[in-house]
Amino acid sequence: MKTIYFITSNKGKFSEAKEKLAAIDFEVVQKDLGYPEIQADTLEDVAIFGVNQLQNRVKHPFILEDAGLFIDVLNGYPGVYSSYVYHTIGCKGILKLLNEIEKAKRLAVFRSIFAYKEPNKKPVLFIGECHGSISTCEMGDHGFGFDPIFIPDGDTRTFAQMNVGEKNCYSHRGKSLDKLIDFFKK
Ligand code: ITT
Repeated sequence: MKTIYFITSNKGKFSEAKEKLAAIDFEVVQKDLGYPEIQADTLEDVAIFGVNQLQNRVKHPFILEDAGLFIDVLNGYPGVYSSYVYHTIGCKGILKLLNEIEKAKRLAVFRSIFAYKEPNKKPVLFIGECHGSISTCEMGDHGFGFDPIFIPDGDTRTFAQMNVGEKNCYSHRGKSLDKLIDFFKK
């Protein structure tokens, strides 16, 4: 069994990665090292900045992830500000912003960028997206962050009404991790 570090403060992300990578016999170890995140225009830039901050501190293969929720009628907000927005206005604040918006126009996409870094090698990025819509109220108590208000295309439940395995089948993170798994298999 191979061991890989996942540098994250987020237990939900960690559980989802652990579930996916167990399938290829990888053990994922969470390391909450508290690296700085820049305010950049893209998730890719945030992820690369994170790798640069950590590469001299972590002498073991590691992954880190930057993710965000992009809402169509809000021109992609909260996007790269998702973490800050979640911790300030939260799901309730997003529902308020969309109060007047009819169901068909509540489209959104979750994006995930994983960076994989081995000592003395360049980082490799893996991107995943999940299209869906914002519900009209919070539903479910699994998961984390905006899970109670996001319904992926192809289902009627929010992510928070799914278990980890079900969410991984649809989610942005499940898809970026699939690409990471393909990379490890090669
Ligand atoms: P890290 O330590 O890994 O950075 P974080 O929670 O700060 O953990 P991000 O910087 O990637 O993670 O912030 C993205 C925010 O977007 C996160 O705090 C959630 O509020 C939200 N988010 C990202 N992925 C999500 C998911 O799968 N379900 C619900 N909300 C999600």
